[in-house]
Amino acid sequence: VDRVLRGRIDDRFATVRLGGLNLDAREARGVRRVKILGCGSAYHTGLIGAQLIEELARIPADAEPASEFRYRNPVVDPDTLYIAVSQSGETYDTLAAVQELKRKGARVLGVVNVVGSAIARETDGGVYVHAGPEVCVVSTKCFTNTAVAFALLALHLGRIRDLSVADGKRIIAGLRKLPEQIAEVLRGEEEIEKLAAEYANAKSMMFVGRVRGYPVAREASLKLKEVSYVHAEAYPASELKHGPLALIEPEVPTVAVLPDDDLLEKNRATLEEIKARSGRILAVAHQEQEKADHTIVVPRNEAELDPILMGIPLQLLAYHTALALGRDIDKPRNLAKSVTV
Ligand code: F1P
Repeated sequence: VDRVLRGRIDDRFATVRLGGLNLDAREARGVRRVKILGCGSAYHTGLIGAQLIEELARIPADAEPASEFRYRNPVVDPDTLYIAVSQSGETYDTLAAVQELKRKGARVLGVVNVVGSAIARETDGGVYVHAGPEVCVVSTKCFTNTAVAFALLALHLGRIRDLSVADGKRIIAGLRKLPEQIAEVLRGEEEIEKLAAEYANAKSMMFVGRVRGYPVAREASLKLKEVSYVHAEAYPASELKHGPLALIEPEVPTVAVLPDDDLLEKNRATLEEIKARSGRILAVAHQEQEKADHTIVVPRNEAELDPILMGIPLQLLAYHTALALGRDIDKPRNLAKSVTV
């Protein structure tokens, strides 16, 4: 469990391949929009995937919880490529969304971990992320691997559309650096353990991030809820001033995910707004944040890959918070391995 929760991507990372995609060049060129569906952590990787596809393939893309999509009689568009994401491949809401799409004649790919699972069988093709079994209930290493799979898929779509050949080399070099950088993040575990002990008694935790930081903030907040049962909320950082700032007080610390140097001024303003309300701040960034009470410093890679690296210390934060609070992290309450109803 210890190993699994560390979200480690070891040499299996190299086995994420696009061989089963079943999408030829002509079809790929015809894609006008990408819509990604999944639940929980799978939805969050979908948010990362949508950003990567917009950035690297310049195709408009978005993600939506499958559990919502399936109930709203969605308009199905033949030029949209639908992608269902699932660790277990058995999540009923995601499967139902796939079936609804297929009924309406859509082409649906899967990004799935468990080989031969229901969603893998139901989709027209896709990518196995080969993260190995998620021994515990929560998705951790699968989250990381799925984000890597989306980086490769985005590059592939971009390359077919002749957009990102130069970007491709840069991103592939970045992906190759990831295992060593992840090992570096994991070497900081002791520090994260101390931070977890310090923040474990929070009344509630806020998680904020902008653009690439936002899916990470959402996922970190979900991980904390799932294993430690600490109440947590996640917002896009710029949404704070549209209401949620009212919640900030010393007992409600904020975890700020700050990948982007080009948003430095904006990020600084967010931290100031929180400080003005006496909120404590734990930042995850590439350099020490002077306005934060603590910073977890994460190594630099290609900016597009930041969500992959920045998720990992926050998985560890959830893990150590759960331990500090005496939770049974092997069997989090009310959490099924796959939600099949
Ligand atoms: C989706 C999911 C997980 C969550 C829990 C319940 O699972 O929401 O993200 O951690 O296990 O199910 P999956 O479709 O990715 O298997």
